[in-house]
Amino acid sequence: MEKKRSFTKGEQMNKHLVDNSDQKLTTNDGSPIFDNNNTLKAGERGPSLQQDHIYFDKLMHFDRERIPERVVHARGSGAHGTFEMKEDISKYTCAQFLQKGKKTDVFVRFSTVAGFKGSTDLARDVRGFSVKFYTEDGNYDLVGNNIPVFFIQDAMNFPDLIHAVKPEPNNEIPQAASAHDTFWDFISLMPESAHMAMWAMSDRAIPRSLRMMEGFGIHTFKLLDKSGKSTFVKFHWKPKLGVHSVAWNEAQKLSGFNSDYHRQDLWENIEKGNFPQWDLGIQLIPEEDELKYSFDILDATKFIPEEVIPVQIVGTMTLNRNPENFFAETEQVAFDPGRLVPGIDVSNDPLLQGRIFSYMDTQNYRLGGPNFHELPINKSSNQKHNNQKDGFSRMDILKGEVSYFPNSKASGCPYQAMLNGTEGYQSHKEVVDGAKVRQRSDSFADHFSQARLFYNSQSQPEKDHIVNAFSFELSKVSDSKIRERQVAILNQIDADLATKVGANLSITPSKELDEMTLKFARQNHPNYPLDKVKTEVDKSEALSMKVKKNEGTIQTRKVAFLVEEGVSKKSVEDMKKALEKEGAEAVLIGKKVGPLTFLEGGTVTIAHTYLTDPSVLYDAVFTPNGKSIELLKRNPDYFEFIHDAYKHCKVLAFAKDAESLLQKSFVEKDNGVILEKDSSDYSSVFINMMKQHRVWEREAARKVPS
Ligand code: HDE
Repeated sequence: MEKKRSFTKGEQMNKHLVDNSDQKLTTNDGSPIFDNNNTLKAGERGPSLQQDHIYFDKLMHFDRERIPERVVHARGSGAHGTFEMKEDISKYTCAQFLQKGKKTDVFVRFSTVAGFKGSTDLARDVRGFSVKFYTEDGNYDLVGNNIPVFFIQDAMNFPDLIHAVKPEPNNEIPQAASAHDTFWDFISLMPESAHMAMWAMSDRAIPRSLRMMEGFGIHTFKLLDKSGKSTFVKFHWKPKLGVHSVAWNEAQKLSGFNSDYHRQDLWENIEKGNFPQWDLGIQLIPEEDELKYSFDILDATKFIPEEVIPVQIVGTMTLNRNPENFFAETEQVAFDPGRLVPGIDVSNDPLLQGRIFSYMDTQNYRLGGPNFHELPINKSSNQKHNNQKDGFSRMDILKGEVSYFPNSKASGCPYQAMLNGTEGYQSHKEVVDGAKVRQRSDSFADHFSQARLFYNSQSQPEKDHIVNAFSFELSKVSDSKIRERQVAILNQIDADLATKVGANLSITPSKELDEMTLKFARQNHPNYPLDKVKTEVDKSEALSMKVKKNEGTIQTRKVAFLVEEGVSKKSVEDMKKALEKEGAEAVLIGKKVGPLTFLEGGTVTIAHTYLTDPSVLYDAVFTPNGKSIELLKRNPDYFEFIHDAYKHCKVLAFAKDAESLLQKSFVEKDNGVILEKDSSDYSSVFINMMKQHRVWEREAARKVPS
């Protein structure tokens, strides 16, 4: 029987859209409302009446508008899109949506982990990267993060990890931040978290944009071919715009100036048609190689270096449509790693196994019962057919008298696939044989080798940022024992790292792990520490975010043009044209909104000012020629703007007349300060430097903290 999708997801959802334009105001039951301003009273000045069903209808709904926020990943932003499979991997999987040429609708939700729903986008935190594929065989959810490893190895520790990182229970401080005692207390007692802590303290945890993050399925999953043969797989999302971060000082300022920075960036770029794209990559591990590596592929605190198993790019995802309604879509979307389709199965990773229960359970609670999969955003694009019925807020109307199986009264329908000679979901027929134990495998006992590999693979500025991040976080810890314990862990990873962090905390790193750390580690591995492991590689290029020479793009980057009355139109237009050719955007920033007159005559409307748009909202800065320069000289906001950009290692370009402004600033000439007088084609020099993302050397040379 040929399987056909009756709707694309978009068409299916459109059936639920409500458009209020040209419509009469009604109650929830459709009764027209005569007056929406006044409650029903006994006389103009009299008491309100018990029979005001219109007021009750309105307030009863309002009183129930909030649902529980997600216990983790509460703060999120979503978008619709399409996934297109470009390569043939039918040898490994029979998953329909992974067949070459298939296009599948997706909904993606990005999130931070620790903060509440209204918290800042710019927290130092892991980012969630969840993708719901509406496949012809039902929904497949790839619920991943922007970091390829996790803090813990077994699901049993998850509530403890989250309780430790969330605001402390007595005073609910701090919000969306890991820089506090309970988090580092937990981490310093759990050496298995050392590797992930390195990633969380790296610039990966402060992305420039959701569009510029990698995504990882983290766990090892299984692909299954038609015959049931299994191949282990790791999933990767690689952003076409590259992987980029902001500076920590910038992140802190962004949290104040625009705590919706990532959400707005995603929304605006989709509206502008700058559709973000990611390539889907896979690393395949033949079943027989399961035990071949220095790490256990079932251990979620480990990744597989790309030098050991290359990432094969197999498809591309494009996000091209914003949700119509945040609550109905982004809030109500229910992800679950247990939503699997034929051709994909889970491995025995104990973290993944534990997730299979938790997501379904939490959705039942959060979305008020077992019918959440009937909400438009969660509904599979193939119609579900089964005998499940009733429950709160049931929307499907099941026809007929039969809701059981087997039956004869409905000719056995809905029938099991096998009865019709076709295949439904098949689990991998793995042979399992073992005693029931609560125990951790010793193959999970190496906690520092990959943390070291990660550190060794970072560029110098990235290493410096990791030192700064640990120093910042641990300085905020009040208990000196916790600080010492964590520095002792860092010393197991890299002596230089521990010494530098220790120096900022007045701690001489201990050579040995703290007694308490050892005590907890020995609960899982009685002979801990076990022999040191030799990793397959000492360095992995893919772990660094450094832009390679002659690579990088400035597409969708925002460049601030600092202008005043009398700015040269030609100077503005020439640079704007050069930037737009490369896909970047020029934004004019003035002293006030409204018209501004060019040197050559004519006006332009200024929509952004120093009041609303600080430097942290932009990727680079340009000061054009014109009479405007004299006015800028007397404008302290101008200098604050370029100083901040300079401090955050951004590229600054100055047209000829504007160079005189440099004398009044602390900006010193370096590779990222581009002057018109130095090059006949200074816009190209500006663009090429911007492609490098930041001038990180500036930090070392100028001692500007970023
Ligand atoms: Fe989650 N996680 N998680 N998690 N997780 C949730 O489900 C959980 C883990 C991740 O955009 C919750 O719907 C357990 C790893 C993302 O809606 C909850 C364990 C990874 C999202 C839950 C983990 C993730 C969640 C809370 C340890 C990366 C946001 C609300 C076994 C691979 C999904 C919800 C969205 C959300 C449980 C560990 C990613 C409570 C028990 C590892 C991206 O079910």
